[in-house]
Amino acid sequence: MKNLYIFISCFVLGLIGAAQTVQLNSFASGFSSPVEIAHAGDSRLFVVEKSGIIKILNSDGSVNPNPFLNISGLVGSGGERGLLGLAFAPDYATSGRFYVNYTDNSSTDQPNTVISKYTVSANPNVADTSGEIILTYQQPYSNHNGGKLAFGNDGFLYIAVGDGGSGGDPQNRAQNTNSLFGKLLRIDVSGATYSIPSNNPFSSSADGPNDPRPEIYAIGLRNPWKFSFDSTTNDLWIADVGQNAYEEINKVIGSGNPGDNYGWRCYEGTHTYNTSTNCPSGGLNSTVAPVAEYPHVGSGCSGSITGGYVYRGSNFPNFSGKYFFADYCTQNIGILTENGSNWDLVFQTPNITKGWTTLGEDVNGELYIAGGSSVYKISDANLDISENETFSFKMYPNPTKNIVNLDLSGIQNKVISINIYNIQGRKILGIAPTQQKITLNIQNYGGGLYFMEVRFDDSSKTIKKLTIN
Ligand SMILES: [Ca+2]
Ligand SMILES: [Ca+2]
Repeated sequence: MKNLYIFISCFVLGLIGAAQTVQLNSFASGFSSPVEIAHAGDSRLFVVEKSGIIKILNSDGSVNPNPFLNISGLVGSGGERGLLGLAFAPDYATSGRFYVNYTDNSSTDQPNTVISKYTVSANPNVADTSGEIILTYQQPYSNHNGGKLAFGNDGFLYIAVGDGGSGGDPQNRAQNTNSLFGKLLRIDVSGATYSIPSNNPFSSSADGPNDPRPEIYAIGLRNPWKFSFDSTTNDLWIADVGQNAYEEINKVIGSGNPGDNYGWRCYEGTHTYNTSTNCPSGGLNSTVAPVAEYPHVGSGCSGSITGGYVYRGSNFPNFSGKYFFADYCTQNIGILTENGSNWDLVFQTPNITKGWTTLGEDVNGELYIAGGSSVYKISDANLDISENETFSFKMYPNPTKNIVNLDLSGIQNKVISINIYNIQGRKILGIAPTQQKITLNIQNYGGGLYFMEVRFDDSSKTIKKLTIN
């Protein structure tokens, strides 16, 4: 069994050592069922709402009043149906091409999944509303529609397709190469119509009703609710939602091997699920084993993975190279850390808990997460920003909500200024204190992480983290 290492973690409450502690900071709100966040190679984020609307979220946290695209008239939305995927072409800056994945409004139970091409208009903040259908296939059930789209560094479009739905993959579609369901597809969309990359595993298939589908790149997926490519190494990460027992994360070098089998429905994680028919003769060892899995705990909504990204940003060095994901049911955030040839898994209960629906990565590699109607920035509460402190001061309460007290007893005559910075480094308050004990009203600040800086007359400064709830 290759690369298998399972670290089943207890859910960890609070701090877990000094390596990293996730802190979520409010970034933007007012979205309706956000299910995807993408960028187009510039500072904007594009937030996909399930009903069929794409909104532009600017780097200052503002949301454009006019949507980038509104195709809600084409989209059938509800439950696991809706506008689910968005990917900008690698040459978007010149071609203006982008791709969406949605379930249409033809049927609630058996809608068509549609992958369409759109282009930006002359206004960079508004898309042309006339789309062109690239690929469509009818869903056998309303659920397990996958939907994630992303370009690999090979320039090809990868498409996550769930097993079709119901439960337990009743027609065993994920292992059936005649079916697009339960697959990772890969197509070349650089031309007028899509074509098949030459090293797709069934690229030479005749594509008749009993022939393997040439669009298939990898098989054996249940409902890959998010995959991503590491923006530094290009390694492929696939999170696959489990049936009733195990959630799993798969990682392969590069985009893996054409024809890779991720195991479902024969296996749920590394556990046999249903090996009655059409399973690989080599058993579990001949499938791609997850680098991590975790069991459901309790009943009801007890586990549903939302895959994420390897952190490649620069703001939080402790995060570098770790894979961040979340769980819709437990509302925890998971972190995978490379440990030799294995990946260690820990969960953290963040300061804000929601049913997490998607993570997102901006052009600088910083990470975001969406749940409810909001988008949060993922930051490291253990960010070490202390410099050689000459003078110390007391700050309380912390975390706080409406006010924060500073006690400068013994050092007040040395203090030049007191400044508060937000997580983006923008100064939002600056005062010169005239008293030893100061109370600051911070009730109008948004919740999140801030930095309290006190500057002294010897040019030194002391900085403390301030958390506002
Ligand atoms: Ca379906
Ligand atoms: Ca699997």
